[in-house]
Amino acid sequence: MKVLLVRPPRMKQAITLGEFMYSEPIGLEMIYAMLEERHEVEILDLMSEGESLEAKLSGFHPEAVGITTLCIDVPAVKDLAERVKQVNPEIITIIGGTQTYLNSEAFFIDAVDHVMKYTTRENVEKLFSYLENKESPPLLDGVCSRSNGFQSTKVCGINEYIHPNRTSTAKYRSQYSYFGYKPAAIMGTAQGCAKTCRFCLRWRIEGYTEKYFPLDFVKEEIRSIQEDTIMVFDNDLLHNGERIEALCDFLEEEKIYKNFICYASVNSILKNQTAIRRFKGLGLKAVLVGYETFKQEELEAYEKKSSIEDNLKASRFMKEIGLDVWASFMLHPDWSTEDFKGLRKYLKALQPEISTFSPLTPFPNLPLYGEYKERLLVEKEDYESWSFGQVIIRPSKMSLQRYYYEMLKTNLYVNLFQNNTGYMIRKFGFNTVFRLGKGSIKLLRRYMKLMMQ
Ligand code: B12
Ligand code: SF4
Repeated sequence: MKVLLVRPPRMKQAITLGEFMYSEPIGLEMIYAMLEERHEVEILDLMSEGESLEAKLSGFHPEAVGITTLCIDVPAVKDLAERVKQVNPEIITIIGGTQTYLNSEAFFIDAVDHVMKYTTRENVEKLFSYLENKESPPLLDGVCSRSNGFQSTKVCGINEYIHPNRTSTAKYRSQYSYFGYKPAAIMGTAQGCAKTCRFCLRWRIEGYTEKYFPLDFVKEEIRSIQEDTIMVFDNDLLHNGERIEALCDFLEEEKIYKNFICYASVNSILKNQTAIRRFKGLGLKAVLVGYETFKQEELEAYEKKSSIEDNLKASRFMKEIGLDVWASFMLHPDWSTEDFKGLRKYLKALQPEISTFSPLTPFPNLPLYGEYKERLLVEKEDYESWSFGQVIIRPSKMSLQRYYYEMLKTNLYVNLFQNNTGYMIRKFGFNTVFRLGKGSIKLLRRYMKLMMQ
């Protein structure tokens, strides 16, 4: 069969970090790897500038089109499926990705034939064996097919991580970036997270313990990556000291020199200082750390497994070893002007190289959603607003406009007075800062628009 795999375009109006992080569609690269032996497969990455969907359909003539959905792109994905059917109603449409896992029902529409509740090599190969024979599939594990009333057997499962085929995105790869690092690849070495923070979806998707991929599997993937920078998207790569040491042994033995970027929890940073110091010497460049807040009681309510003092200790350690911190904070809807001031003061003490601020976002699958239901400013189905950038819960201590003003002020304070721009220029050079600067201006305009509304 001829199969086209599509990633939807960037969200032009939503508040996203799309201007700063734009990584490879690794889920589609895995589907490519699952299908390539039996089928003729191509990837169309609409986040990259270039071809249009219609041009590709008329040039390639696929019999099936698979579309990936990440998060807030639900309307864009549905629109793509509808456009496929308008070109040719015979083309089979299949949707998979994080959002089908969390909210399959959103895609149960006429233009969609199959929705993956979760994806494994087994269920994809089974589905395609029926499609290839032009048969409607019976009920399959994790596959919701329109011909079965969008029912499936076994709805709980975990997306299977296999080696992606990165040659499938060869023509786009020079564009993939992670903040200042370009080109950059992404990969995983484990799934799950034992920290189980209350506001977090990730352990709910992948499980509440770390499930490590075999080390040989991880090594094979690192060896195969051409890019100088690898962003490892494990929920907490620095969780296990022994495993970090084993990774370091491997990098040393095989003389692999790459830049590594990863997510890490404060808890793990404090626990595994010796191993992290070694990893820093072998390429670890930056860690994305969720400090979340400057208030101890909020950390407790979020069920974070670290304290305000731990955050400071971890930041001192990372300064000492010269490891960059890209910190994220959650802005609570009950904050007053004084609280925003408190955050700015705390930032001065933590001194992360980059900071991002997200208003508390109670995704519909979280217990927080029920708690804040009465104060929600947007509908559940208004997907593009759930971007971690927009205020979702009505602030209680000030007007919405004032709240956006405080957010902007904090952003400007960080960028202008905490020397983030200076750090970026030193680290990545003018061209990169110019690219990121253009992104910041676009984002600023979207914030201003929201504030005016
Ligand atoms: C890397 C990443 C990105 C990359 C995108 C990479 C990509 N895959 O295209 C970038 C930087 C662009 C990105 C952007 C955003 N992201 Co993001 N991202 C991630 C991250 C860290 C990993 C996702 C990933 O690639 N996983 C691995 C792959 C293999 O999994 P997968 O895509 O689900 O694919 C599997 C299956 O689903 C299946 N599959 C996928 N597609 C298809 C298609 C078909 C046809 C089939 C059959 C199967 C199939 O195949 C794979 C088999 O294992 C996750 C966190 C996490 N650890 O999950 C957050 C995450 C998905 N992002 C999140 C968010 C919020 C965003 C942004 C809104 C952030 C922002 N404000 O800008 C934007 C939204 C962009 C959008 N258009 O919607 C949230 C989503 C929350 C939610 N409710 O959905 C997550 C869960 C992180 C979090 N904070 O909790 N992100
Ligand atoms: S440490 Fe990070 S990934 Fe793990 S539960 Fe907390 S917020 Fe989620």
